[in-house]
Amino acid sequence: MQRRKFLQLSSLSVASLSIKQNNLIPNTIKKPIVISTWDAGIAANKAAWQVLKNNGRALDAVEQGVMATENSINCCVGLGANPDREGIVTLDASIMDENYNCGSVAFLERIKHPISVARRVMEKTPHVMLVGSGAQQFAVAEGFTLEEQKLSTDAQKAYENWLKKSEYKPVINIERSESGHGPFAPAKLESGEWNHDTIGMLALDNKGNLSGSCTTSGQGFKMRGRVGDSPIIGAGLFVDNEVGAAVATGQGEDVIRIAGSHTVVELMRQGLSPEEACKKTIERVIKAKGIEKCKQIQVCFIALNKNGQVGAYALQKGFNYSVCYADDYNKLTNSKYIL
Ligand code: SD4
Repeated sequence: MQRRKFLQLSSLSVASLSIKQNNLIPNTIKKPIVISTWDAGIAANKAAWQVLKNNGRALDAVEQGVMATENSINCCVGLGANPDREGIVTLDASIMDENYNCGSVAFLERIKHPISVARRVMEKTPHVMLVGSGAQQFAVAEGFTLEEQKLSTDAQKAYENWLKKSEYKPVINIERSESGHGPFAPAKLESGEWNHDTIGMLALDNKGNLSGSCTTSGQGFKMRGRVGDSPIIGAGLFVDNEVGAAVATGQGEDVIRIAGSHTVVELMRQGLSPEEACKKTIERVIKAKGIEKCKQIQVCFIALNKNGQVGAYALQKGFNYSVCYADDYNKLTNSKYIL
């Protein structure tokens, strides 16, 4: 009796030890490392890597990384991106550090770096989220420049094109390899519309601390005032420094419904790898929405755990993500998908 009990106990502790070794306490931790969504992530990772390789903080890396994307007027996020259906660009962003500190802005106009305003909300106010004119007022008071309200040439063209039908239909943001543009099609569709409008980034620094950021113009030609998942902590972004971090892209409403990024992190806490956790969370999106309706949308997650393991999963084909952990390693990978 005693012996059987001893054997049961010791096999239990061996099992839990091996879970720990697989998922929580590996022999080698890959750090620093940065991962970000889509092909714009390559340039963003480069900026983040400059911070990480010089022993910088993950929080600074994820801010500076996505600022590079916000900076490029010819890209899918920031002021150069697609406007809402009234022709006005409105931006959402969020950031989270290793101590559950977080900040976000939503429905923000005429500010070039919403990610930095989100960081100021986190660091300089007792709040997590500021929106609309209040967020803009705060940004200006913090010294951010109010930019001219003017669409980029590409966005103007895309908007005029959209106005012809004014259809309220989400575009499935897929890097359309089948469109003949090679393995990774440009982010812009032939109509001039951007194929996706968000960059999410996660980093683990040399000290072993995690942080994450997300910035977006939201869905192109959205209803005025619409806010997606990206500035919602727990939906578009979540970081738990004990476990890991996750960020989402795709149809924001369906990410919010299942508290997507938080779900990914909690699944990693239960011992799942980043990829398994992203996959299970996509399965939950399908469960919540039904498979038929899911065919009309795209949802994608990337995740990074405390050991520097990365993973991703998407609902549909066409999602890719960029991983960088050395001067000469910054690569785009096609995500696995369910449908
Ligand atoms: C949103 N999740 O506003 C964002 C859109 C997105 O690539 O990720 N586009 O719903």
